[in-house]
Amino acid sequence: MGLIASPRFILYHQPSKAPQGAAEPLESKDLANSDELYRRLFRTTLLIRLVEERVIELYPSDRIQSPVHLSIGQEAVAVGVCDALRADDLVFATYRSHGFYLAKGGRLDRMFAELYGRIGGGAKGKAGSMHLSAPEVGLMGSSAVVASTIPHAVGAAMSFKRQGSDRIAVAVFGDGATEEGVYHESINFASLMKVPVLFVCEDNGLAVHSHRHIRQSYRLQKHAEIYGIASCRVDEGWDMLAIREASLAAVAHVRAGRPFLLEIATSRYMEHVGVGEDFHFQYRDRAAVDAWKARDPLVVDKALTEALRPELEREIEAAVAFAERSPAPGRDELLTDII
Ligand SMILES: Cc1ncc(C[n+]2csc(CCOP(=O)(O)OP(=O)(O)O)c2C)c(N)n1
Ligand SMILES: [Mg+2]
Repeated sequence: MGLIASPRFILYHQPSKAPQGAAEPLESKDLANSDELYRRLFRTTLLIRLVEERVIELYPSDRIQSPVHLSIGQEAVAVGVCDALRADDLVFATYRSHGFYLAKGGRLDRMFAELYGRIGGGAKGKAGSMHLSAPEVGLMGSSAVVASTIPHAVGAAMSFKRQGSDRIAVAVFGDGATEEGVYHESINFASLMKVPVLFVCEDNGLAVHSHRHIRQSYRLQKHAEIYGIASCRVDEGWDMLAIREASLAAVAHVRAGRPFLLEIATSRYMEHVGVGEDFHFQYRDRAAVDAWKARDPLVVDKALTEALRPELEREIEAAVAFAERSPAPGRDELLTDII
C-alpha cells in the first residue's frame, strides 16, 4: 500500500490547531520518514496499552500490591509529548503515569517490580504504581496528590534558567488538577518569571466520576491567556503524530524561554482506579468512548498491532518474570530511602 493511501499518512496530516503565540511555526521535519516515525510512535503507544492489559490480567492474582490508575485510551498523549523532548528534559507526572514512565524511557522490568512491591522496583517497591519515577531518564516523580507535582516542575525549570541551561521541565496533570490553587499559583509564577516549563493538561473531561462542565467555570486556554501564557489545544488526542507535532512547537517555545500550556483532549476507557470498566455507574456514555475507539490507531490499524504484538508481548513477559523473581524487601529496608 502506498504511503498516500495508508491510514498512518492520513493521521499524520490531520492538522492540529496552530499554537497561539508560539515562537516557531509548526514544521514537519519528518515528512520523508513519516512511515518510520509513525511505526516508532505506534510501537511505544502499543507497548503501553499491552502493559496495562497485562496489569488487568495480573490484578486478580493480588501480586500487584498497589492501586492502579490505567491510562488505556490516553497513551498517545505520553508518547507524542515525550517524543518531542530531549533525553535530559525532565517530566513530573501523576498517579496515572505508566505511559509517561515508559514513553520517557523508564525500564519496564523495574516498573513491574515496583507494581509488585519488590526490591527490583525503581523505588525498591515503596512507591507502587502511583509514585513511579525513573530519574535516570528524566521521569522525576509522580504523585497521588492531585496537582502536587506541578510546582515541582516549575521549580526544576526555574533552576535550569538560573543555571543558564536550555533544558526544560514538563508538568503533566489532569483537567481536574487545574481546579487546585497550586495550579494557578504555578502558572502565575511561571509567566511572571519566564520559567521554561511546559504545562501539559491531559483533558479526559473527568475527575473520578464528575464531568469538567459541572466543575469548571473557565476554559483553560482563556485562563492561561489572562496570565500571559501561550497555549495550544489538540482535539485529536488519539493521534500521537498530531500530539508530537504540537509538542515540538510548544517545546521550541519553552526552550526559547517562555512557559507554554498544551491542552490535549483524550479519553479514559477504564474506570478511574482499578482494572474494570465503570459504565454501570452511568456517569458517562459507552457511546462516547466507542466513538473515540473508532479513531484510536491501536484499534483501527489492526495489521500493525498484530505485527508488533509478539515482540512486545515477549518484552512484557520478560519484565513480569523479573518482577516475579525479585525478592520482597526485607525488614532492614523499612526505614531506608525515606525522609
Ligand atoms: C489534593 C487531592 N485532592 C483530591 C484527591 C482525590 N482525587 C484523586 S484523583 C482525583 C481526580 C483528578 O482528576 P484529573 O486531575 O482530571 O485526573 P484524571 O484522574 O482524570 O487523570 C481526585 C479528586 C487527591 N488525590 N488529591
Ligand atoms: Mg481528568
